[in-house]
Amino acid sequence: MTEKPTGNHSKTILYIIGGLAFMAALVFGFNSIGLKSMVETMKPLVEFLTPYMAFPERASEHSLKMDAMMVAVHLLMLVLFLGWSAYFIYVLIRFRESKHPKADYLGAQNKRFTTLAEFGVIAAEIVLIACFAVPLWAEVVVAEKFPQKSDNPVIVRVVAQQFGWNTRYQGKDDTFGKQDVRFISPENKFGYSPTDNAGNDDVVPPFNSMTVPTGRPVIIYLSSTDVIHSYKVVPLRICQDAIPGLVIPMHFKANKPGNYMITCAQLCGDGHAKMRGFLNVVSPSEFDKWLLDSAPKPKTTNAPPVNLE
Ligand SMILES: [Cu+2]
Repeated sequence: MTEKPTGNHSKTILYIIGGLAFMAALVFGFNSIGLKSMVETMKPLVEFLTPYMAFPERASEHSLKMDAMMVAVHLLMLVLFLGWSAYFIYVLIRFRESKHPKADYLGAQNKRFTTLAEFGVIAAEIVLIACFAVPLWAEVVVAEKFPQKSDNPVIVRVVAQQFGWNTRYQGKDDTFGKQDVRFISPENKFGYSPTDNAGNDDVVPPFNSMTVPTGRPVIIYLSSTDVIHSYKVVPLRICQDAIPGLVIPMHFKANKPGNYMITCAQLCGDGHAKMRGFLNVVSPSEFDKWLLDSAPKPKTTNAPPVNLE
């Protein structure tokens, strides 16, 4: 009767448990530091690498976090590239034909180094996903992280069409007019009810233009009238698909005034390349003035007075 090699099994199980505990401790450690302070620590490095990595300018609060993650991912890739390249060159020299004319069919027996290296890479990748990517993603999409009413957000409705962007702001009453799909027409892309007075003071900027203030959160409710488009402003590091039949919210806080291009990031038809708008980021006081100046003027009639006699 042969004995079962139980010793090896329990050793493997111990390694797995040890590995998992190590990863959990690593993730817990990094998460307790927090995304914000990790990004703050990396800030000088990100700024130093910005020209070398050709990062576009940063114009929103979360853009530094995204660039910090890009730097972290690229640093890991650099370490992997240098490490594996060095190992490759070492193997080429160490096992060259002149010293080893006959191939060894068993190959390397000691795999401790490569196994350790593999687990190191896995640990680094888990930290990147669990401590950078997921918390950053959560900040953007989780409902609790959306700006609340007390944060005084600017609310904008954006409807994409082939090929451009329609935008609409709440007027003085802080309420949009009622919408219904039955009212959608080439002149009424948002489908606003002509009989609902709440929409009378809504601000409708010219086609393909949008204005937001710095320092105040902006919530965009994004939709499309025809095909799938994607609202993308590179300096703000925002990109969201606009899907017909769905209204998708997104939020950001701009922190640098400027005129930034809104591009469509989904191939949406033959005019896709020309589908661009402009997002004007201005100071809060300039924004208030712009909103006031853009408000619809009370309707005046040019009809001649009716003679009632
Ligand atoms: Cu498009």
